[in-house]
Amino acid sequence: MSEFRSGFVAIVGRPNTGKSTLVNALVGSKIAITSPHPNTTRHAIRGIVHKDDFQAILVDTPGIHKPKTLLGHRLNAVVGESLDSVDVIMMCIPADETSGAGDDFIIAEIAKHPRSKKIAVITKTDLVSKTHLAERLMGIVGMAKDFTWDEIVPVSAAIHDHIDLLSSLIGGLLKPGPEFYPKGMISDQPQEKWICELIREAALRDAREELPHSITVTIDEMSQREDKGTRPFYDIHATIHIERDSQRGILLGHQGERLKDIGTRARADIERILDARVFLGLHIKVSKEWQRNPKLLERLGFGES
Ligand SMILES: Nc1nc2c(ncn2[C@@H]2O[C@H](COP(=O)(O)OP(=O)(O)OP(=O)(O)O)[C@@H](O)[C@H]2O)c(=O)[nH]1
Ligand SMILES: [Mg+2]
Repeated sequence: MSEFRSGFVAIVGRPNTGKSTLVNALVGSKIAITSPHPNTTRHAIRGIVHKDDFQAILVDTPGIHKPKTLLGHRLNAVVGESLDSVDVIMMCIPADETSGAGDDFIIAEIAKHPRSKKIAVITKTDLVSKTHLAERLMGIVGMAKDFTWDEIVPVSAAIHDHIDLLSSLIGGLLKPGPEFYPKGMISDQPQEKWICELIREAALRDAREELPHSITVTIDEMSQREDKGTRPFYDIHATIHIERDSQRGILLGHQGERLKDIGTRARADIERILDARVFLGLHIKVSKEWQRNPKLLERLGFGES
């Protein structure tokens, strides 16, 4: 039998290109939230793929774009740090869009890491015809400057097409190494962070315009009730931070209906992952311009690392 292989794989790309959806598909379980809004992912999240002959630690990163706020700068920095120490860089390029300055910028960034293997993943192939895909493929071959792609793989996470192929190609690019994480551990995300993310995902659903970018979530209190039931019972109080007073009404909805929906949806997700009953209290707080305020960014978990 060949030697066990392992290593770190960074997933990069423009916002909204399907990185987190792909990570979830490769891990085989939801470990990162996804949404149709750009810049859903804000922290580097590790998802672990366990196979008989290899372990791949996938690092899902925030979409790279031209930063407009301090938060934007911090997100790009997260990606830069993630690229420094990985064995494989996987760039997601959507089949249904064209590539321009955004992709060129990312390609120039990854070219600065000559030691890492590079995979171009063409995502969302279910959205285009075979002919279109073939043309896109040729274009992507030519996009690599100062390096050649080690692999180019078209996938659709939505219909699970070529996901297993991609997984084995990743395994093939890793070097002999140990199991870094125990079997069964699929993410390094602390439980509280994951709960905040599930609340944010629920709040992002159906959100429009500027709201998605303005939302961040913190847990104020989480405790387990000392009741004798068969399933544990948690009380969780969380705050949804927004940037402006005018956003409060949007989040609340008519007679608070929208916030209630967010709570119901998030609670169901949290109960599933904790395998427990949950009381979820959601509060709204205006943290003025938190994305531009270094002190608030720090407090909300986006400090300089
Ligand atoms: N049709 C189709 N849609 C997809 C596929 N993969 C992802 N999507 C959709 O694309 C949108 C963005 O997906 P995400 O996985 O959140 O994208 P991301 O690259 O992680 O985005 P950021 O974290 O914002 O950078 C979501 O609405 C997904 O449902 C796919 O294979 N096919
Ligand atoms: Mg993402």
